Amino acid sequence: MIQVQNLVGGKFVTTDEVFDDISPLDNSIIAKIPRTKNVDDVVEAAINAHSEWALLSIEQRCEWLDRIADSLQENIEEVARLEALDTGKPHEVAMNVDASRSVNNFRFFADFGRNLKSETFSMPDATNYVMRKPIGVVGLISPWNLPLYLLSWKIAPALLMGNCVIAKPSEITPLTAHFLGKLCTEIGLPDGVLNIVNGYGPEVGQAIVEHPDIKAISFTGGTATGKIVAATAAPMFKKLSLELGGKNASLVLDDADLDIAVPGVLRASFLNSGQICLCGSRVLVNASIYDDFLNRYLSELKNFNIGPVINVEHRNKVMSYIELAKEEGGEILAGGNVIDKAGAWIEPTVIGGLSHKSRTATEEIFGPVVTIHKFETDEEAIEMANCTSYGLAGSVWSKNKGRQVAEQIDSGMVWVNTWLHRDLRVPFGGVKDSGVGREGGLWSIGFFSEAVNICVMED
Ligand code: TXE
Repeated sequence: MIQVQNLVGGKFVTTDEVFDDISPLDNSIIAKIPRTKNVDDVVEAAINAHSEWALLSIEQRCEWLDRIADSLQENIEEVARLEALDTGKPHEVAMNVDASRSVNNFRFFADFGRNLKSETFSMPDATNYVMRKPIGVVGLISPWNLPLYLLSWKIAPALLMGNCVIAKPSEITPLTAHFLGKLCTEIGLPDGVLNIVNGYGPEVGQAIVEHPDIKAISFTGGTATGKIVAATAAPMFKKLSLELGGKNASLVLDDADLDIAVPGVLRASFLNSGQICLCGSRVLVNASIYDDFLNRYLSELKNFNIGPVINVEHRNKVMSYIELAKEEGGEILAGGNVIDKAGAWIEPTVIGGLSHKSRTATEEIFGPVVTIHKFETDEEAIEMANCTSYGLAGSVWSKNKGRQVAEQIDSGMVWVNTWLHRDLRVPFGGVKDSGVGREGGLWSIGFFSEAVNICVMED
């Protein structure tokens, strides 16, 4: 049994009250988690550490990020093992998606920091120097689907820019954040620079968002929670980055190369059991190739290996959408059932025959459930892609028209003939109900710092 602890000012501590971390593979208890409700101590520890951390040069902080990356890399097997244990995902996904990207997040921002150019703007009689000052103490809140991947995506640029961090992993998947905390203390990261607190979102998460000395909040999670976070933080004028839900479309146009599109769309549909905010849960296919596409898609689905969903509660939510789809007139083309064993298993499910405006096709399900729809023209496909309240991501599969169609989709990111092909320099984030703000490369640098202009008059 793992005892998860909070990391506060370099010390591991717990709370009187703890709760269970349950395995989605078989419902066994795998860890005990502190139920933190108050963050005053941890904010004080972060404030105490801040002045020294902020005084380091950016090169020195880049060295720290590299040391964290080295340490994670040396322990990558353990990172993948813990992530697979906590989330139930197959080991190869935990290794190739979660663990390796967590290392890359630190490595990428170390390299990026070394190559940051200082900005100046010359006037005929003066020069403007742009300084990027640390914000101070920042709160980072992350979900359960890609636990360390998403948390390290925030921690690395926050530390790089000279902030001290209070990180809160999801209460459903705290193991890898705890492990990261251990590694950081082993390598001697100064006390209080990275703090980790555990507990329920409405308790410790809310306390972080409410605390007046935490000056910025970067949050990834559900849209409903994002609204609460925004309502709490906005009147305090905190900097706010919200990465929320999605209901992304994969558009398969009449000139798609099906040898690429079928496996690509399948991966976008079901990677991580469909529990990635970027997953393509609506598959839109041109009528002229629909039957061919569907036959190949359903046939390749039989060989696609997925794990359970995150827990039984979430499984029940996903199953309720499959029932709703039937009520809405949908036809189950594959799957549709709970897998009868301990844990939170659902068959990968494909549903046809629904209106693209149905609830099943427009609400975020966040599981291994995809609706498939037919369209006649590219204009119709674009209209269908844009008809939800979300606007996070999407993909277009086409030999000749991909970019042109991609530009008309109201989403923060669109891939053409690929999916989840990530360059960490590019802006990441959504429009509409999918969030506010962008992270990645210069956008993360901008979010985790205060840009200040010094205008010097020439003699
Ligand atoms: O998210 P929550 P959950 C979506 C998906 C999923 C739904 C709910 O639709 O079904 O969100 O998942 C913390 N103040 N996504 O319940 O509740 C919470 O402890 C501050 C999309 O996990 O939003 C956790 O650390 N924090 C998403 C984090 O917020 C609060 C990935 C996210 O939890 C809080 C996961 C509060 N009042 C789910 N309440 C994506 N876009 O990647 C909760 N939290």
